[in-house]
Amino acid sequence: MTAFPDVSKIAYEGPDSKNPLAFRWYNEEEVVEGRTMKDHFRFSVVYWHTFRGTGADPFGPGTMQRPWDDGTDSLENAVRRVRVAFEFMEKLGAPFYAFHDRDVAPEGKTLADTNRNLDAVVAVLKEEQQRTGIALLWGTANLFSNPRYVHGAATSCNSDAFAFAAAQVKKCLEVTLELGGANYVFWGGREGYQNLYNTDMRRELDHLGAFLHMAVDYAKSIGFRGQFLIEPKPKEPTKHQYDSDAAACINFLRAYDLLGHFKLNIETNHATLAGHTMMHELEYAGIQGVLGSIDANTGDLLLGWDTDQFPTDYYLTTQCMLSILKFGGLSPGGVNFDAKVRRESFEPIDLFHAHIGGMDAFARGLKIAAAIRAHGELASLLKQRYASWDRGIGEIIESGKADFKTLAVYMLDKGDIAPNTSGRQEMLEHLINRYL
Ligand code: XLS
Ligand code: NI
Ligand code: NI
Repeated sequence: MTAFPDVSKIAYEGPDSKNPLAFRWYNEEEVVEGRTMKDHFRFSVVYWHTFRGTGADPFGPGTMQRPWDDGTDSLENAVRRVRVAFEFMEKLGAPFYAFHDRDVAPEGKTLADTNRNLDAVVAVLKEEQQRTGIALLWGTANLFSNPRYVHGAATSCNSDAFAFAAAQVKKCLEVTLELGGANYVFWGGREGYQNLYNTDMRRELDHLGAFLHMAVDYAKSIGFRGQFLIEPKPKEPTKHQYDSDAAACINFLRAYDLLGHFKLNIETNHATLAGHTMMHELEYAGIQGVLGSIDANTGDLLLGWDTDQFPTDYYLTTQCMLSILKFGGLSPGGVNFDAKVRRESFEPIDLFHAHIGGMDAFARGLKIAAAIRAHGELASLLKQRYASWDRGIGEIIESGKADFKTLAVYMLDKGDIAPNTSGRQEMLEHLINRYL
C-alpha cells in the first residue's frame, strides 16, 4: 500500500528550482558553521496535527481528505496510520517525529486496555523506526483531551485526576524509552485556571512541582536519559496557563528545585500569544541555559489564537537561527513542526507543501543568520554599544569591586555621565535587510 503514489523522495534542487515538491534551500548534507543542515535542525514531524488533524474549527467539521483513514478509532486503523506516517516522513526526509500517547493509539475502556493498545502500536512504531532510521524526537502524554482532565491533570482539584495522570505519564515514559526518544515534553494542557474564586493556586502549583519530581524520579529509575522539556504557553485552553512564558517556567522550576532536570521547548505561536517575539523567548531561555528545543510554527497576528501555521517568513526564521546559533544549537532537541495545514488545504499533498515550505524557510534563515554572523558587523556594533563596561568604572562594577559609596564618590567627582550615543534602531533593521 502507498498513500502518496505520486510523490517520490523530495530532493534538493537548489534556489532556481521551480518544482514545488523539491527543496530550494534545505540540503541536508550542506555544512554551515561546521555542522550539516540535518544536524542543525533535527527536523521533526508531529503526529497530532499531521496524521490526526481533521481541519475542524468552532464553525464547522473536518475537511481533510485522508483516504487511508477509515474514520474509526480501531487499532487496525491506528496501525495503518503508522505505515502512512512513516511513508510520509521517509519521502519528506524528516529524521524525527513526535507524538502524544493518544495520537498514536486509541483509548480503551480501562487504563489497562489503553496501555495494551499503546503497546500494540508502539511495536509497529518501533518496527518502522528500524526500517527507516527515523527516530523519536520526543514523546508526551495527552493530559487534556479526555473529560477526566476537565479541571487539569497534575493541578486538578480532583486527586484521582492527578493519580491517573501519573499512571499515564509513567507509561508514556516507558514507551518513549522503548522507542529511544531523545526528549520528553510536558506541555501544560489544562494546568492553569479559568477563575481565581475557585482556585487554590498555591496548592495547585505545589502539586505540579510534586508531579514533576515524581516524573524525574521515575525516569531515573527506568534508565531514561532523554532531556525533559517544559513547553511554555500563556493561555488556551485556560485563561491563564501556569507555564505562561519562559521566565515564568524558569521561576517555577527554580522555586520547586527542578531547574537541573528541565530545559524549555519554545513555540513561536505561544511566544506571540504571551505578547513576546519568538526571539525574545529564545534569548531568555538561552541566557538562562535552558534552551532545549523548539516547536516551529507561526500564529496569525490578526487572529488571537494558537493557529499553529507553518512558518514561511524569512525574518522569523532568521531571528530564530540567530539565537539558536548564538546558544550553540538545539541538540538533543530539534526543530519540531508543531504546525497544521489550514482547513482549506485539505488534500494529502498539502502536507508535503507545508513541510517543504517550513524546512526551506528554516534553511534559508540559517544561511542568512550565518552570513550575518560571518560578517561580524552586528556583533561589533553590539560590542561597541556596551564598550563603557569594558573599561573604567564599568569594568570596576562588573568585577564586583564597586558599591554605592564608591559610585557616589565617582559621580560627585565627575559631575555628570558621559554622553549617550544613538541606539541606531532603523540603521540596524535596514542592515539586516542587506542579508535577506
Ligand atoms: C499546544 C501545544 C502542544 C504541545 C504538545 O498548544 O503546542 O501541541 O506541543 O503537547
Ligand atoms: Ni507545541
Ligand atoms: Ni501550541
